[in-house]
Amino acid sequence: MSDKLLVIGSSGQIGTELVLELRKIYGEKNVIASDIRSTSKKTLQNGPFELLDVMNEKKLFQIVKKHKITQVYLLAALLSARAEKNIELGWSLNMRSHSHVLDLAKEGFIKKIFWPSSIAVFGPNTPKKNTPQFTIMEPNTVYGISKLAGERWNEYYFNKFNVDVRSLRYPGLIGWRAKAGGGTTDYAVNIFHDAIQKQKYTCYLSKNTTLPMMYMPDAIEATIKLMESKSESITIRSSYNLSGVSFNPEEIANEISKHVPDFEIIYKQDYRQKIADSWPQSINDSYAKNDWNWQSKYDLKKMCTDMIKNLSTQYLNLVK
Ligand code: AKB
Repeated sequence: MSDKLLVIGSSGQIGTELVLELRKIYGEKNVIASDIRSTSKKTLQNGPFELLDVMNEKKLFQIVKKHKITQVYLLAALLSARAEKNIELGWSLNMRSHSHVLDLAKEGFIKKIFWPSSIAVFGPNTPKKNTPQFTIMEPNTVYGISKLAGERWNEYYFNKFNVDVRSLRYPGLIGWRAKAGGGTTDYAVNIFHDAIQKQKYTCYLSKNTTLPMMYMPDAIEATIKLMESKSESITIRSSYNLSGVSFNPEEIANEISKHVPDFEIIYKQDYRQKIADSWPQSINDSYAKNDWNWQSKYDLKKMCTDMIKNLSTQYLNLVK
């Protein structure tokens, strides 16, 4: 029997791109997209879609049974900045959705889970540079606390119930197909939109705030590579460190200026600065490299060139 995949949170930043790639591999009808909002995105209209609020355990179970789902990619979450503004929803959505899906696997209804963690699991006492896989982890945001708790549940469910759950600690993700929503690293996506449309961007982080980031094609490749690896090669069941490229707002603005010569950036910090200051600047992902041959492909220059090319075409097509 071929695998049937359910992507929960398919209209979000990662989901939009992941569904496209998974459908290329598994076939359109074998990848069920699902989200709390009905989709207007063309990319998601090429295959099955289910309306799903992941807090509704009964509906989730019905969908899993109806489509004979074997793998779940659980992408629905409240990210760092939004969760700080809605603490209770951040905690309950991030935790309950995760335990619903882990329990489906424990009870034998699904075989494999992908659950994203984040660099937000680290905190102000974590070494900032080349942050190791195993280190001090004292997150001080609701999102970070929920992700760290989730990582512990992953390992627990694997050890105790043999649940095949796999996870990556995503850095800030940058892509052109979907907007970012509710994260602290969103500036690195918004800056491209504003550079192309207005040649000006007001940044809510200071110019020297260096953070770990990754271009979306790298993130999608890492996710699929991890999910397709043999179970024996996965030595970390909590969540893998994953590294792409590190930069600060000034560095990305300089790179964008090479494509948009009149581009101007101004800085006006807000509450997200404190969140960013608690996170690492760069990540050591040697376990991912050794266990399943991970290697990122995009540096800052290559990413900016590709982002601007694709985003400019997208805006041109919108006005046509
Ligand atoms: C956020 O900024 O909250 C996310 C993340 C780093 O997990 N992009």
